[in-house]
Amino acid sequence: MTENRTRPLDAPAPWWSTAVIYEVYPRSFADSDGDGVGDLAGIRQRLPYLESLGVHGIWLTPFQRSPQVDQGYDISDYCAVDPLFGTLAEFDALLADAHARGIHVLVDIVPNHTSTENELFQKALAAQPGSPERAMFHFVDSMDAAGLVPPNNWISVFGGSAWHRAHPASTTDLQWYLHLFSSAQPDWNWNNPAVVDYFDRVLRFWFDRGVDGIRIDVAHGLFKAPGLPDADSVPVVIDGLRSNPLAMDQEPVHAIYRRWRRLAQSYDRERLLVGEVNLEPQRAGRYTRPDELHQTFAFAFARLGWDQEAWVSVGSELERVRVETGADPSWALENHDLVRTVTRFGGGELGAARARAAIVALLGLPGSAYVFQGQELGLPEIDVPLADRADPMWTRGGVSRDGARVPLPWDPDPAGAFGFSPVGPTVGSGVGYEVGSGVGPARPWLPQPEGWGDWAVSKQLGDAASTLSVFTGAMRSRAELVASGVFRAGAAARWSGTPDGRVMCERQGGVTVVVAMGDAAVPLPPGRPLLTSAPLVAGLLPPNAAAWVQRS
Ligand code: TEU
Repeated sequence: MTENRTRPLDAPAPWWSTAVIYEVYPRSFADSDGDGVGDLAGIRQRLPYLESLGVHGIWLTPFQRSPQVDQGYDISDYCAVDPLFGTLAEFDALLADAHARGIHVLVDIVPNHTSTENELFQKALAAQPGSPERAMFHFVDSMDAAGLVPPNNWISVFGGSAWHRAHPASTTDLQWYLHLFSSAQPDWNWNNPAVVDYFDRVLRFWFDRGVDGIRIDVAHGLFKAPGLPDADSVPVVIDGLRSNPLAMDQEPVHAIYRRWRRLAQSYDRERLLVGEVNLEPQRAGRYTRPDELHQTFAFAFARLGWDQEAWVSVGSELERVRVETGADPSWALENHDLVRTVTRFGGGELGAARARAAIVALLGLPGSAYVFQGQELGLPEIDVPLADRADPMWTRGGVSRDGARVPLPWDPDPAGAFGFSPVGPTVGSGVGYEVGSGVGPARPWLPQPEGWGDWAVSKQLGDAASTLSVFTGAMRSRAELVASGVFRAGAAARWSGTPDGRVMCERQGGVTVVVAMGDAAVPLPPGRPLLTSAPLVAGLLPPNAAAWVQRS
């Protein structure tokens, strides 16, 4: 029986309904041991910073055991911490300290695929075709007797065929396994009840430890069209799983999320389920029906450029979906896969002003918001030198996501990788120097560009006009408006555009978010300006700025 336990009307809204959640990419956040790679202890040391931002939760991208082919999105043991990032005890300490500061913690669960190093996959490789071990994954015979033609024409999201021969040299075992991402990431066979049970145990493991929720990777994946038929056409440009409707958004996936919702509700504090559902709003909305996921990232919004018409049309569509599903949008503009907004919106000073406006707008919209580490600093996308690129999407498909993943600058001083790593001799495991060599920290796993210190946290703290100051100001105002009930869950939004280039979102409760996307300064709607991303000029909002106005 499907439970449909919606919230009674008088129940308090759950913590996440108006929350701002900060995505921590552990490799690049803070390196406590000087090996050039961020770690859990580094995050723990920087909790005061996260608290000072006023965020209600952090989402940690994968730190579980992994050979790191896809920077952790190839998990080989879902219930262990990779030594690169620390230990389970360090995770527990981070969780306890975060909770003590009122910060919730979400972990990333990757259920579409695992790592070839997962012991179950290793057992499957060693087992015979047709065995129960192989039935945990998609092992399928070659189309030809020589083992040269894969089972279908599907292309991997990272480029190249989505199939890899189990034993390329074998003349008797002609099976291939399916991998929608790199060949190091075999897809699970979700038609197999043993896979369903396996993930129940994974979820319980983290929920029992006290984590407050999970972010579900490729949540619209998991199931494939029955029989794995050929795709009608092979796309030239790969757009995530959207490029292959047969590999995503299959009906049975919803039963899994109903099951996970019941599991999340079985805890005294209900745990948050947020899905990475990279689909059009109407299809994505089906994942936040009342008995499924609590949230999905508003991907249609996350992918926007600086485009008035597109903002109004996507905002209006997300509002229609909110009315249909009853689930508030979860706004995002950046994550570890997307080009940083500063660069996407034009680069340089112009892009920086627009990115500041965009984050102010984002924090004013009704719903929850997700920000990616460094977005609060206005970091631009970095053109990482070819030799240093680490993304498997680069080697397989010629697209590099490394530019959004460069280790954070904490201090203007380049020593210790701008405060990312400790200064002086370290005991780290050292990717760049000998362990304990005393020469200082290893160089960061991705190089930081010259001048990176200009964006440093400690430098921006002292500058009232910095992106960080604008961000924290908006966070404070948001907290006050939430506390006074002006910003509340379930608020309606009315989006419109004006000929002078304004995007307006009038939220129920009396506040309007205005973004000036045209070339000229624009008047604000009648009322009291609560906040702007740039100073008003003669009472007008300058181009490439945003404001919140309390309507009169
Ligand atoms: O991303 C899902 C996904 O489809 C991405 O490949 C996306 O299409 C691409 O980055 C272009 O923007 C998730 C993770 O966020 C990503 O980091 C992983 O590489 C991927 O899953 C595989 O686990």
